[in-house]
Amino acid sequence: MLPQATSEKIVLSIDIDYFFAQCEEVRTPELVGRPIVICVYSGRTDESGVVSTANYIARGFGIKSGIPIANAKRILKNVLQAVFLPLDLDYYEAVSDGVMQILRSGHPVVEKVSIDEAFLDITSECSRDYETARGLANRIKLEIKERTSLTCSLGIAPNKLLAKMASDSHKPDGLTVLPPDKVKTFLENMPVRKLIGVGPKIETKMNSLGINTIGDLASFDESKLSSEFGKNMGPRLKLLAQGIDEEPVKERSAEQYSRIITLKADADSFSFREELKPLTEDLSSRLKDAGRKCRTIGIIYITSTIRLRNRSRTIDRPTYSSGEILCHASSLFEELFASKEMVNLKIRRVGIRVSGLSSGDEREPGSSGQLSDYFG
Ligand code: DCP
Ligand code: CA
Ligand code: CA
Repeated sequence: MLPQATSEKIVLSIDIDYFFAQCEEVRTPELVGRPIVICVYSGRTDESGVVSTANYIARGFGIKSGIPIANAKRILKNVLQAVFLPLDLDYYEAVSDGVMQILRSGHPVVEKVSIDEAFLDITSECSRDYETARGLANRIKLEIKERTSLTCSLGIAPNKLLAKMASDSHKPDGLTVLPPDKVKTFLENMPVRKLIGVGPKIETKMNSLGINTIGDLASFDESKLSSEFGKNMGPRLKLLAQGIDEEPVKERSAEQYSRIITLKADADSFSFREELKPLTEDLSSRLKDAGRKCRTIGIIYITSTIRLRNRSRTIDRPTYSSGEILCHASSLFEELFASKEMVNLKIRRVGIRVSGLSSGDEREPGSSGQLSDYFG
């Protein structure tokens, strides 16, 4: 048997569906089934700003990212069920962090590319076999659904470019497997705009040159492309159109770790210290596994009026001790309940976030990792 070329790899792309809007559905399940529009208010007037994203029900009415909020309101003015919510980036980041953690804990090479998107190099995990890869992708989908309630769309292909295009091709809740022998057919008749890297300006120029599909671009004269798009960009676009992309999946370490839980009962005082313990233990073991320590400890809390807020403090000596993290988180919660902020409010969900992570390997030889148990 001939040895496999080492460049033959299998990449998985994962993109969470209608991310910000889906986060709102998870936080407030009563919203499911209604059109949801997430707004970035600019603050000038009540309606100035743009739409960040919308769920698929709202998209059915023509709502999409980037349109003015005023237009979205006009389109949905007779749809009584429609909801317009302001952006809550802290919350979406915490949700994103949870998903990335699920991916990182089970797979060796994970590259987070944006808040709702990652690549995994699954070559060795699936022994270069696309059916094994499909099974793996289904398990990832299921695990994310079970642990976060989110749906996402996945693509599996021989490189990042094709994996991303595959995951984009079936949304929401899609899974598209694109083995090497299916690549040509997949790309051939696709509008050139769908090629990653081709924006509206390039599209217009390509159309004027008679390039309408990715197939047209793949067979277009290279020197003509160079003179039209530059001697780097021209040939690169042609390679992409042929489905060629050698970019490796670059493992990137997390900048923070967080965990959020729903309390057994809404709380108007700091009565849930015990419930925080498993969180701090989990964060501590993630830090230890990565050989890192944190300098900043933060608490995240979602009130019964469903706004996410947070507080944090920076400590002098970086730590990975669960006891120390719990101690600081507890005192942040105590301060919170003693403040005016919590008058007439209850907390429904709470979380802990550690950040300011040291980059190097800080495992102490011979150390059990647990600095002390004094903090409980
Ligand atoms: N986003 C934004 N403004 C844009 C595009 C995106 O604020 N013009 C934000 C909101 C999205 C998130 O980034 O939820 C992720 O962007 P995606 O392009 O992945 O879009 P969605 O996840 O919303 O939808 P899809 O189901 O198409 O992936
Ligand atoms: Ca998405
Ligand atoms: Ca995305």
